[in-house]
Amino acid sequence: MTTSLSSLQSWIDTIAAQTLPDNIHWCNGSEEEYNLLIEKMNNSGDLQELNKENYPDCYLHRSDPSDVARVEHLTFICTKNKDDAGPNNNWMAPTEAHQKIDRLFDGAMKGRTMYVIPYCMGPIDSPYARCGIEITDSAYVVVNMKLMTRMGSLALQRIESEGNFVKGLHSTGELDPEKRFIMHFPDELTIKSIGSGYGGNALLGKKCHALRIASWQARKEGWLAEHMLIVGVESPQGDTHYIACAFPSACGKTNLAMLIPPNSQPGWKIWTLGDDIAWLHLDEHGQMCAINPEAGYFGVVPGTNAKTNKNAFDMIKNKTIFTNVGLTENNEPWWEDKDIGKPTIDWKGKPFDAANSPAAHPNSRFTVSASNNPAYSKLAEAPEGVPISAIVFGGRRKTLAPLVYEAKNWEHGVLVGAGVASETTAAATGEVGVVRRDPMAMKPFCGYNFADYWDHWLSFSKRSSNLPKIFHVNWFRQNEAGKFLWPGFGENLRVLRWIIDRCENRVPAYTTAIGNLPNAKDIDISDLDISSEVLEELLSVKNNEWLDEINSIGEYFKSYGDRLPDALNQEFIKLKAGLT
Ligand code: OXD
Ligand code: MN
Repeated sequence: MTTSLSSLQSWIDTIAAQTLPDNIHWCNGSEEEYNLLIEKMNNSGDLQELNKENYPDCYLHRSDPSDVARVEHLTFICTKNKDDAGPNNNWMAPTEAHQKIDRLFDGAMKGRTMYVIPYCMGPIDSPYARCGIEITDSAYVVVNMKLMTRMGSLALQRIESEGNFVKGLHSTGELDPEKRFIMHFPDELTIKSIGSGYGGNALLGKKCHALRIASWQARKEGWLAEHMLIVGVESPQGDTHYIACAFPSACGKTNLAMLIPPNSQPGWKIWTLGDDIAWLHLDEHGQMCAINPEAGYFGVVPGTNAKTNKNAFDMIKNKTIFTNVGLTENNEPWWEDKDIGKPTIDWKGKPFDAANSPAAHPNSRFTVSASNNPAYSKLAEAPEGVPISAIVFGGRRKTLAPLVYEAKNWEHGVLVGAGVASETTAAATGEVGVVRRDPMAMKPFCGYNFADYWDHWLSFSKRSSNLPKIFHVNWFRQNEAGKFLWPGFGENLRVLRWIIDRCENRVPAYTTAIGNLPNAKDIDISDLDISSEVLEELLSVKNNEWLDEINSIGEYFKSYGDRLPDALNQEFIKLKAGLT
């Protein structure tokens, strides 16, 4: 297979001349191709087939132990002006960045196959979808891209008719952390990534394209590329509201997107549109609509069980690639809190010893096609997307943030999003459990200066009077003994119901300095082991604690200098005044 698009062909020729692969394989995205690559990796030991009976078509991949998460300190945004990347990003000048990384690509594919992966982010016939080509020397990347994107011939046809595409070049290189870089050149719609095979660093359609490059394109073209799940909540009466939620990595986006209503909420249904990324557009009536650019899930495995996320637990029992989980005696995958079976081998392939290491790496992952999800919404394939009623921000906070509150208006909502902070998780290398500012859950993913990004968010209220309402949730509030106050998981539906009631103007709320909160009686806690005191605690706002928080947000905003939008600063001043 080759291409009629000369700009594509000449890029492939140039990269082949530089990286010197033994072969070039154009991926057509077929099942046969997937099966052949799986077989090849199974023979080479890159994959290990799991118990055929209980986990048919499932494989384990063990990555290099130094290559298990996103590497934010090695991820760069390469714009001509440093200020365009902003204090939220690592920056390198494009010429220097190309030089530095190109040297590492010289001859990098010798003895290897170069795969050319045409892919489409979003339904193939959606005007909102965007295409790219990833060149990689990793068959593991190809099979993951097959599960995660619309990949192959149809994407290539679209690229050839549109004539443009995002260029992604990836090589696992030597897997040497000293020779690892993930670089983005937004002006050139180009990504170059070397030295890592880990999902977020290597599956370039995901974080690199669908968030960092897309956020840049979105600003130019008037839309938003966000780190959000999209979920449809269907009431017993049959009406469905679509909600987009931005939570930092490993804070439960997949669980919320696949929530199973508890028995106490009869008649409610949940439909998954996406679990990680949303592209949001205004339609001709000013209605915000969302598509999920992805077609599969790259989810955190530990903690997944029949109670926390039964849909996910069931969907990863066939045609799934597991990365860095442990194994049981009978060759089934095992992870912490699986609640069934026992590990004998850990994620590094060594005999399991609880004193040494968990069985599964805390950031071990499953890759699976969205079509495996029993709750996958048919509208996930709709070219025009789904209408969004509410945008919800959230983070992992032991204290401070109440269970839920509503922003007073769009501008205030942008401040609520810009003020998101969360305890860090194993999804990125670095210390776990420290609170860091993570505006709109986009800290690792916004491809440009956050100040310009907030300005872009603010601009939507000039274009529509019909925008979604904005909320903030916190499922992670703890008491002094470190016990979670809210049960979370399926019970979060109770909070989504209040959010929907607010969108429909069905319930009043009480106004506090930080926003509108539920009256305790409007959060249904029937059948829950929660006292009214605990609910009061979950819904409490302590002005003195919030004053500290707002001061910390103020300090953070200072790093954006004059570029901080005035409208955001005004909201900040109003909020601070309300607290004093
Ligand atoms: C992810 C992440 O993999 O956010 O989705 O790290
Ligand atoms: Mn994510």
